[in-house]
Amino acid sequence: MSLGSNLGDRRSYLSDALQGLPDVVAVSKLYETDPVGGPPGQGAYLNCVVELRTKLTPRELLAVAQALESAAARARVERWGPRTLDVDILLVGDEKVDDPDLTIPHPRMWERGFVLVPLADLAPELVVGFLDSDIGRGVRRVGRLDGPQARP
Ligand code: X6L
Ligand code: MG
Ligand code: MG
Repeated sequence: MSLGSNLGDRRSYLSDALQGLPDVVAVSKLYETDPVGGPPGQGAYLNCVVELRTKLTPRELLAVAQALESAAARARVERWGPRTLDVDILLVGDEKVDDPDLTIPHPRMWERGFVLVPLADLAPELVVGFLDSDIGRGVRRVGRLDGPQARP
């Protein structure tokens, strides 16, 4: 799962989401990232990637993600606009889902530095061939979220 926030107390929104995710086994480092897409002038994001070891189905994970976004009082103001919390499902094992409201693997994950750089912390083998020399531009490591499961 990918977590992002660029509105309000970004770090708290991510921490709260992390606490609310089930079966977390690893958390990437934390990155401050230039916004990609959306309206001009929106603020930088904090992003990280989280690994779960779970029996939940993709659809159950989507419900979890949406509940966490609701708990962060996420408002949908404009497409790709600033948000308190974004929780996206990147990969679920080797499952494929192609529904109107849910696509797994996440269709645009492979060209986004704010996804691939943190994903490389947890699963470097997955991003081999996608991490080109440009992908890390606008992605700055700023520490990590606290929590017992943080991978050293
Ligand atoms: C052409 C046109 C190329 C659109 C790319 C890419 C649009 C990504 C939207 C695109 C395009 C997005 C985050 C973000 C968003 C985030 C950072 C999106 C949707 N979410 N930027 N922008 N972190 N850094 O979590 O990802 S909005
Ligand atoms: Mg997103
Ligand atoms: Mg999303």
